[in-house]
Parts: sequence; C-alpha cells; structure tokens
Amino acid sequence: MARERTFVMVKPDGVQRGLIGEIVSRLEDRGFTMVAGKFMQIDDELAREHYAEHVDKPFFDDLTSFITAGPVFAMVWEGDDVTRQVRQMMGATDPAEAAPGTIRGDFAVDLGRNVIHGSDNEDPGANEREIELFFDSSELIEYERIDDSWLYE
Ligand code: IDP
Ligand code: MG
Repeated sequence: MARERTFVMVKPDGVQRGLIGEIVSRLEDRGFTMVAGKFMQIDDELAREHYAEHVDKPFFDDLTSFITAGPVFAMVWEGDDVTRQVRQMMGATDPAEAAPGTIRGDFAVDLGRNVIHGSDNEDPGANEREIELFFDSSELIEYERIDDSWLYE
C-alpha cells in the first residue's frame, strides 16, 4: 500500500450541526494523519470549479448554493490507501443507502445534505487536483504521527 493524500471537507450542514470534531475524531482514531486544515467560506467560483464534473447535472445549482451557504472545514489527510478508506468511512453518497457506522449513515438522512466530501477514489488524480484547488503547497505540513510505527507493519 502506498502512502497518499486525500481531500476531505466537512460541508456547511456538518459545520452547522457541530460535526467537525466528530468527523476529525473518526479519521484521527482510525490512524490517519491530518496534514492541512482550514475553516473557510467557499465562493461561487470555487464551488463551480470543485464540482465541475457535475456542471451538466440538474442538481448543479442547488449543489453550488448549498456548498457556499455557510463555512466549511477543508482538510488534507494522509495514510496508506487513505482516499479509498475515507470513502468507505463516509458511506454511500445517498445517506439513505449509507451503512450504519459510516459517517453519512450515522449523521445524515438526505442526499443533498450529506455532511462530508471526500475525493473520489475511482477518479485517478481527483485527490491531488482537489488538494491543489483548496490549499497552497506551503499549507501542507510534513510530519509523522508518534504512533506511525505502531499503525503500520
Ligand atoms: P460524492 O459526494 O459521494 O462523491 P457525487 O456523485 O460526486 O457524490 O456528488 C457530489 C454531491 O452532489 C453529493 O455529495 C451530493 O451532495 C450531491 N448530489 C449527488 N447526486 C445528487 C442528486 O441526484 N440530487 C441532489 N444532489 C446530489
Ligand atoms: Mg464525488
């Protein structure tokens, strides 16, 4: 397994519902390393670029309105296979289909209010592209968790 980085974001509904700590906790407890974190407001331009793959979908305007409706907590997380593992921890896009125990399965009920974003592991390069879109390289902090040697064989 190769060490990699992924982009994760607590969406405006997650922030408003006080779930930043819970979501960060789950990723920390799992053993992943946060290498960047930023509390911020997304503007319309950034929203349209971040969700560019969905520009032709009927829900695009609702999606960009929602993601700009309040602050978000944007993060970069590092670990072996982290992009895929975070997607598993998030659960299915539609919370109604998300397994209990996943973030969406535990904290959300509606497709358009699913509390967390994570880079698509089936879209090669999506993680790097999203990290670059939200963070300057100087904001990514290189360090090792003290328990790294007990997390990986
Ligand atoms: P993902 O967030 O699990 O990667 P995507 O298919 O990339 O799912 O869709 C991005 C976001 O757009 C979803 O998280 C969800 O909030 C919203 N979305 C996706 N499909 C629909 C839909 O059919 N109706 C309304 N919103 C949708
Ligand atoms: Mg996606």
